[in-house]
Amino acid sequence: MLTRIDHIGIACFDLDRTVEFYRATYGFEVFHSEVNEEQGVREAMLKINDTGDGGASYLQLLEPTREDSTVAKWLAKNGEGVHHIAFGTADVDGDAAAIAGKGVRVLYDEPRRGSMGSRITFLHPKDCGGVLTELVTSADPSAH
Ligand code: MC0
Repeated sequence: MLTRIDHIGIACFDLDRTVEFYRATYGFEVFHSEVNEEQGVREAMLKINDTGDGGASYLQLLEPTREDSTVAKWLAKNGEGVHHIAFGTADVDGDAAAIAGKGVRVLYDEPRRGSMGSRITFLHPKDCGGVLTELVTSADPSAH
């Protein structure tokens, strides 16, 4: 069951500049940052609020680390902006299988590593009304 908006992914050319915009404009601070080489991104997670399932909602600011990454490709075509939304679940495997059964393409056979040790998969944007959609199970077992 999907129980929260885990994060909204925002693609940018310059992570440090974008982090500073969110800090100066809204007062949001970086909760966590990391490089995910598999995904080809450097990212900053800005925690917005805790959620009723024990988890939290974040803004995820994404800067590509290489030209062949999905985010670099998307930025070249669209410029900066909202890249994807992510729903949180206690069971990414079960929810991905259930959603696949409804005819939506799930992009990974097995969930991969996401931010903060989470397990993630993606749904094809062409099957989701043009919205790249991610499913996330947090590494924190209390977050559900
Ligand atoms: C591509 N398309 C999108 C889109 N990316 N539509 C909406 N939102 C997006 N973000 C559209 C394109 O405009 C194109 O439509 C069509 O999908 C095919 O895209 P493509 O660029 O030609 O290339 P593909 O097919 O090679 O790749 C698209 C695909 C890929 C969605 C399969 O981007 C992918 O695997 N994404 C999942 C991984 C990802 O995005 N990782 C970065 C975040 P037209 O109409 O022009 O044909 S990593 C992350 O978020 C992690 C760290 C985390 O949360 O913890």
